[in-house]
Amino acid sequence: MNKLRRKSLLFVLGFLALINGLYSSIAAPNDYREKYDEIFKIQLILSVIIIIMVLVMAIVLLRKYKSNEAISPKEIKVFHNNKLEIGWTLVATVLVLYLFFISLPPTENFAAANNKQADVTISVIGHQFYWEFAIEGVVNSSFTSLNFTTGEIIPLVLFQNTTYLLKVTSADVIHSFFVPELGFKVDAVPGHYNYVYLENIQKGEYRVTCAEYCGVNHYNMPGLIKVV
Ligand SMILES: [Cu+2]
Repeated sequence: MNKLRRKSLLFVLGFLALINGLYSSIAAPNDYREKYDEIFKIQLILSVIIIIMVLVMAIVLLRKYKSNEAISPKEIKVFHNNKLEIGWTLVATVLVLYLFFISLPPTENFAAANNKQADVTISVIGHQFYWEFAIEGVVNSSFTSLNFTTGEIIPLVLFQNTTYLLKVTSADVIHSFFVPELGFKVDAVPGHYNYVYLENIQKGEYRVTCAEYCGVNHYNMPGLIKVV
């Protein structure tokens, strides 16, 4: 049993070190992604701790069940335990409230994007099956994310030290403007605008994809954000 305990402990420590290494090696290119990663990391660690607790309890019980150790009548007669009931209700409530409160500031920040003043406003329009971008207030600035003759992806080029407000909508069905590496996903709904405020993105190329099933070519609705 002692050997098993030591092995389990090593396994847990190794796993946590692995998660930590994995995350510290990938730098988040912007604020949304950084906060999203932080919350994900906390949830992952909590989940791993809970999974290991449940597994250890199951193993201990199984071993006890399989062994020929006599079970005392006292152990059989436990049907209710107030301390346990209150304990796990409290712990679970505190954990859920904690996750709720750490998620609140980034969510509020994201939800209040339409109130923000940006240097440039860009309208993003979803189509079956490409994206259309246009700079507000600039005539003939509209272009599509896909060159229909060559199949080439045309990037939306942004400057690192400029702030942007994306006004996302759709021309046909519901799409979702998803940029995984930048940690945001916004529904593109016909007749309605959703907003994303962007600032301080590290230079690089970030793939855009559609995250709402919108028809046969949903899987291939490419786009690219290029920050220079
Ligand atoms: Cu789509």
